[in-house]
Amino acid sequence: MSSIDLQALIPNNVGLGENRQLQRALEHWQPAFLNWWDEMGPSDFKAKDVYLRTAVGVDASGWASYGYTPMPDYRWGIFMADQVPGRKIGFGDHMGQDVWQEVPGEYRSAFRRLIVTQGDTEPASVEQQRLLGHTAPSLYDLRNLFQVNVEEGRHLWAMVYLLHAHFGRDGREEAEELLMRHSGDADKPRILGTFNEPMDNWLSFFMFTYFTDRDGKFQLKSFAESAFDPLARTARFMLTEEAHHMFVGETGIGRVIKRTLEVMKDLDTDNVDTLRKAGVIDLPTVQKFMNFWFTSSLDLFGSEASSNAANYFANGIKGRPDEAKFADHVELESEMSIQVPDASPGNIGGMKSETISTRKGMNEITRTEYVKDCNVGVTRWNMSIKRAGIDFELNLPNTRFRRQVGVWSGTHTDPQGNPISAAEFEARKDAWLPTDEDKTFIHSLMQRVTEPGKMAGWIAPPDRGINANPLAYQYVKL
Ligand code: BYC
Repeated sequence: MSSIDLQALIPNNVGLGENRQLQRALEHWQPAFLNWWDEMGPSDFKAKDVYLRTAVGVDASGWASYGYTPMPDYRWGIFMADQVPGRKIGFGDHMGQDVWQEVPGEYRSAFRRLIVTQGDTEPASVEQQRLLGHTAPSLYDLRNLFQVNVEEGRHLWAMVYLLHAHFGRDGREEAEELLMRHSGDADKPRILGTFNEPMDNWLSFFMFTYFTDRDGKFQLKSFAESAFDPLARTARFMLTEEAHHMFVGETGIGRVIKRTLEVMKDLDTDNVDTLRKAGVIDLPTVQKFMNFWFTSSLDLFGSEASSNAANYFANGIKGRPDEAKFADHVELESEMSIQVPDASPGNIGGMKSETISTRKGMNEITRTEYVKDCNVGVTRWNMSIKRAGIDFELNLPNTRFRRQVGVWSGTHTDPQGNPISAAEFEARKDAWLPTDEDKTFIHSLMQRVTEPGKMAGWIAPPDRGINANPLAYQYVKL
């Protein structure tokens, strides 16, 4: 196992102390990061002790330690999963060759772009969630928000390390830029669409951690297959932390639904106005927020047919998640079919199948796996609705619905994916996506609850506390 230096200014298991130049460069970036955290990170909770998990190693049995830390003192470290001796490239044209410890010159710009894109999402999400602490429904949730935030900060460190260690001056400049772009900024926005969406309420936060962090899971799984071993090892360890973020999303949405079901039963109603007056989030509104964040996250996989994706696969840069489970790891001649809009004369608004090379379809293959994974939670939530004896089902919309990237962007469909006219979409969209009125209502619920163990009225308590602590634990000392 790699040795871990926890006492260093930057805790790490990458032997930073043995490379003075790299260490100095990262120690130079550190104050810029802290400055960014101060300005763009969670507002107004700087001096507060938060019960946080800190990564202290990469050993599955004990990689984290828990304790009170004010967030600016969090030990943001650089960790990689242990090297797999003799690891070979598992897909693409270099299949079977030794993995690379350095980036081959010809793939340098592709790797840099991808690492920058990944890195950009991490601080972006912290910026999006900056104000949520003020309206947390409980101390338990407040702590989870901050846990997610500091870990996204650590994921930024992970990408910045790769940029500094393997991309020279270009990498250092990109690392600076990662702190210059900001979520939603008119002049210098974040790179990917979803990360510029405003997030000013906790229902959106839970949807984001369920749907958007899950894109993170799938992109990191693709990187975990990479021929560039330091990227693969970095991604593997990041996945360990990512699991908690999706847990926050899944249980968060589950708790919202649970509370709504309780009130529906108590009042014996599914009337939206009555439920809203009773202070809970009606299920159709849950569906609308789901429609929004799921479709936005679908766009993060890129175009259905992508020559970028084909090149990444061919060159060993980015594999499919869980590449080992596929039969053919080269996909040199194979083809697949995708659905595309068909605007041929007489068929306005129709669709047709198109055959593309499997290599070009890598984004679509990953998106399809992602949708299956998203459905696991939806099935679980639907079971709880059914158990409560309520006749309502949540459904993920079709992958053609409300797309802004890929072959379906610029077209209109209903949530089932049936092509419709722009006018029909306009006329019906309020039934499918959050309206201003829905958002105003959700806002009205966002009142802060700070007494240990107490919850806001719109969300049920979680089943258990954190790290075997009781629910009424003082997770944040306000
Ligand atoms: N918004 O061939 P195309 C996470 C760009 S989340 C804006 O269709 P490609 C996290 C694309 O960049 C995981 N632009 O797609 C979650 C390209 O630009 P250029 C983040 C978009 O290249 C929660 C052009 O459109 N990680 O970790 O095959 C909290 C045509 O591209 C979008 C990654 O994304 C969009 N939605 O694949 C915290 C992994 N989609 O080249 C963290 C790294 C596409 O024309 N990124 N474009 O300038 C990638 O692997 C790829 O860039 C993508 C796109 C999968 C995103």
